[in-house]
Amino acid sequence: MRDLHFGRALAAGDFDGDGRDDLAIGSQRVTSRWAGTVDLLYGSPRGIQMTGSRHLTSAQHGLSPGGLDYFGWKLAAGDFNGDRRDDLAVAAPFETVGREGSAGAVKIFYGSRDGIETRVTQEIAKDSPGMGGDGAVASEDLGSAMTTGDFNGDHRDDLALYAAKRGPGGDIGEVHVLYGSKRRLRTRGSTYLDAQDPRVITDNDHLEQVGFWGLSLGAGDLDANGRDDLIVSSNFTRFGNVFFGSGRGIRLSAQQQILEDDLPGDGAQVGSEFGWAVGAANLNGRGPDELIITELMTGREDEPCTGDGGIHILYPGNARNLRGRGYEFFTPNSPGMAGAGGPGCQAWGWSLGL
Ligand SMILES: [Ca+2]
Ligand SMILES: [Ca+2]
Ligand SMILES: [Ca+2]
Ligand SMILES: [Ca+2]
Repeated sequence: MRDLHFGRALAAGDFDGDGRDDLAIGSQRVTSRWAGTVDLLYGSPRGIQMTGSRHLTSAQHGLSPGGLDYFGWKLAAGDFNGDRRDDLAVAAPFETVGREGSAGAVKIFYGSRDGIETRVTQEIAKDSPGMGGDGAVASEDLGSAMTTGDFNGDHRDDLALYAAKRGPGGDIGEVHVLYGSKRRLRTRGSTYLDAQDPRVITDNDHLEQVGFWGLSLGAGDLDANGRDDLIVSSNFTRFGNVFFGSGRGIRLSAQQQILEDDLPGDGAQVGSEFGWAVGAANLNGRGPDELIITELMTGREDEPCTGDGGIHILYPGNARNLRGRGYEFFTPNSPGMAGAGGPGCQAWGWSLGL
């Protein structure tokens, strides 16, 4: 199987609700026009097992027949209908929608007592009712980034989806937030975040730098109000946004922007790829989650590529001060780090598992 990019994407969730996490593995077959597959392996008392595994293919379980859809390019797990079984979002960002090539679509598979259900599924595209933006548009690659979180605190997970939003100068970026409900994810009532909306990026100096905004997505409760907050960035922007969750979900009015230049970090930087990966985790086991932002390279202006990547960790005080309880910056060469002193330019921080 030399043509198979096995394990390109991963998601863990308890799809059959037996209290043990199960694993979804997304792969692409290079020689079959990147038609994808998703393998489902279920947890057992002895760990992950092959017995009862499922193999979802683009042809059988995708959105339309034929290849070049990148089915399974990204995966996200969450309990969208609140039945205590995790559900699986499978992105096919190169899917043709109507006549729009690579408009992208996401297929939702729901968990059941027997694991992921394939008979009743849900398809989400930009022409679904209630989705913001301009409908399905070619080359927008909906779903090329996804994250899940409970942004409105109703104990059902919600799904944030990136689409490229084509502009005159290239891909600008937009994010759709779909909320869970008793039955399924709802496209009606979704929140639309558009990088070109002046309320989204209020710092005028950064308006020119909104390329691929939303290609990095993360979620966590950064103000400890019981609702997840949405972290949006990209490696082209040198800034990120945090949108705080509320009883009404994600609102444009409750947000903070994080500028790379405002963080102590490592000072002057060259091509730092700030925001390559973002996420949140409760690292100290108390209070709000910590905000984690990686950059791939950190180097001095006169010596590009002296660095190896770095991780910014912000300890939020409250919604107004994301660094209220502290700030740390690590590189692979930070004192005490195992493996310090390795070669430069190693793109440390390429991905985060949270
Ligand atoms: Ca399970
Ligand atoms: Ca569920
Ligand atoms: Ca929710
Ligand atoms: Ca929150």
